[in-house]
Amino acid sequence: MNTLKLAVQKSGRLSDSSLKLIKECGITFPTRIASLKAQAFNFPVEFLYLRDDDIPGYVSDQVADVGIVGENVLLEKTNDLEVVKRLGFSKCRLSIAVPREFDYQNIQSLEGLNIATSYPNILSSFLNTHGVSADIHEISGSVEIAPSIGLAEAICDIVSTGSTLVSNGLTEVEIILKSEAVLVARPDLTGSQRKILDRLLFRISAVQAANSNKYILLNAPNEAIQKIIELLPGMRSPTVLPLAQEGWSSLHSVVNEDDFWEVIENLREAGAEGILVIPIEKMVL
Ligand code: PRT
Ligand code: ZN
Repeated sequence: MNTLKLAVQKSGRLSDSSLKLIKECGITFPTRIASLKAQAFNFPVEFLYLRDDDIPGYVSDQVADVGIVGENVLLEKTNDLEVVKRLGFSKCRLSIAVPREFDYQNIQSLEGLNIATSYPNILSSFLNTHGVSADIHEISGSVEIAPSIGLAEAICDIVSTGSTLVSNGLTEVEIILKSEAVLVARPDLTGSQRKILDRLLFRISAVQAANSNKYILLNAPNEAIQKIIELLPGMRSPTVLPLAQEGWSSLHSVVNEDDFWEVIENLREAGAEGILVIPIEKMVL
């Protein structure tokens, strides 16, 4: 069939960012998520709105072809899917935490403890790797309260800011994995599904590149141009245009968000003036 079925979280921490990314890829779809499915208006994708825990299984079972899910859920549920793109949102970590008063020395301190978690598979392989045996108590939610109600002596759960741990009197002692949203695919997609996926990946790459770069324009005296060109990595090399004022030029380039402030400081030192920084809508490399 010439449609790619894309599973996204129906409502939760992944949904808004997933749908925002799809929109930035120029794909339009019905805005009200009233049903389980929706067909995009202008791209051969059908959305399936699901609970995040069900996404890896539905993709494996061919109910969906690709899906957007947190790596934490992916690793807990299955390992037969291909991560085709890291998406950079819904970042968090899966950690082990113990009550503040617990005298934690190292991972061996977990030996023989009762640990509550919604991630029994990841936790058990982590403990095995470190030669620790502990009792894993699987619970589906509110894991952080388990120690205070006497259900467990430690927990293994998702941490983002850490404030939930603090408010439950817990301390993070081991980080098992760092997670972000990923686009996953079945390895056995048909040729036409692969083609649609490649088109989608091309658009996602353009959106990601645009979001992590800024367009920069500046003026500089001609004698400073060479120095400034060396400071501007750019996509190929900067555009240099003469200004109406003799002896001056305008330079245009692209700067990565990560080294943005450092580059600006260096440019000013090298003689750049009137620096303008503009967001990029899409960037095709
Ligand atoms: O209903 P459905 O099953 O679809 O959703 P859900 O309730 O199971 O998941 P949801 O929407 O809460 O999270 C979806 C995904 O977002 C997770 O699988 C993670 O990949 C990612 N994510 C990012 C998080 C968090 N940040 C997060 N902070 N998932 C959960 N939390 C919870 C965590 O469980 C803990 O209770 O937030 C609390 C900790 O937050 P801090 O900021 O206090 O540390
Ligand atoms: Zn869930």
